[in-house]
Amino acid sequence: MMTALGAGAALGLAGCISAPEEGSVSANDTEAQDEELDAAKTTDVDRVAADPTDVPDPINRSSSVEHDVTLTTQEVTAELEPGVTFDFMTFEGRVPGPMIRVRRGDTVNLTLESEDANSLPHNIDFHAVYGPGGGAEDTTIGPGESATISFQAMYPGVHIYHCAVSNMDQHISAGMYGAILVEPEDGLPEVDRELYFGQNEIYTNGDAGQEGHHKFDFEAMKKEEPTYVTFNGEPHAFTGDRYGPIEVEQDESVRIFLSNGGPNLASSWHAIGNVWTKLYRDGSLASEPDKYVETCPVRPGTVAAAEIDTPVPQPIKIVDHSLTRAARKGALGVIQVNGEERPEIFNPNP
Ligand SMILES: [Cu+2]
Repeated sequence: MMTALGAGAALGLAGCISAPEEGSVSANDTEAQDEELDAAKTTDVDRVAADPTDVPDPINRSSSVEHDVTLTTQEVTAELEPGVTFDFMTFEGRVPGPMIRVRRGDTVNLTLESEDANSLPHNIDFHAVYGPGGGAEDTTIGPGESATISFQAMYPGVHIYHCAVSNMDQHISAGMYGAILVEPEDGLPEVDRELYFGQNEIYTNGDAGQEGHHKFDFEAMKKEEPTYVTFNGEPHAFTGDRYGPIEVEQDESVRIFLSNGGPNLASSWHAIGNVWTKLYRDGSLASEPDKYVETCPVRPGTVAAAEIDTPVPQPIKIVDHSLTRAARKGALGVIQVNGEERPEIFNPNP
């Protein structure tokens, strides 16, 4: 059995808090709020936003293996931001769910479990699977149940997985999606660092930043008018306002995966002050990447992979360039490049 998952659900906050970022925009606003909310609930977990550095190691082998992978569905109450609670639905208590990393031709024995404390049915649909519902039909389980399927990863690429019960749009919006990376036989080009984010929009009966318990709002979802658009399930999670930027070193090559759960909005994925040096559109790792792309559509149900270079120290702001989502709804995160100034490349005071 090979480990196809990353380090897992143990997410620490230590060391990643930083001072509020200058010029950052808060999701809070002072507009009149039209609905009274219930008081904020007691939380089950401190944080649902997955650590973007939790990516399984690259694969370095030339033969196929079997992987035993277990994912547990967990319904948890957590804060969207301080004082704002929400009932999330997750794989492994985190958003997005863990990345599963295999090589083309590998077999995955996938067990889906549902915690006793859950209240709803769940299942899992892998876009990397030939089979009914991508596995969903045979993994539909109630609280306290489990189901196992086996599949061969026949085609390379980075693909989404998500819950696909009849209220699938609600379940994905509440956090039930992730990514499975099927490396080509020859692997991926080596990079210094890999990061993994998920984007989803959250529809609630409150306004962004309104304190209290936000209930899921089906009417808002039908109108596709989300309260929040997030990376990793929490607005502005990777900024000085929350868990701090993701730190990288100058001249590192960084590969970033973005799984867009949606359920409805296409992301206009952009790195402010940078460019996608290589872009694997729609996660097509068998194709040659595009070069130097500024903004890339990442549609719901897609995982994109892109690489950036980091020649100068800077905060790189990763955004959905539908910018109201970045400025007011949460779709902004920071990758902080640490290093020496290079005035020949960028000089703020020539
Ligand atoms: Cu579900």
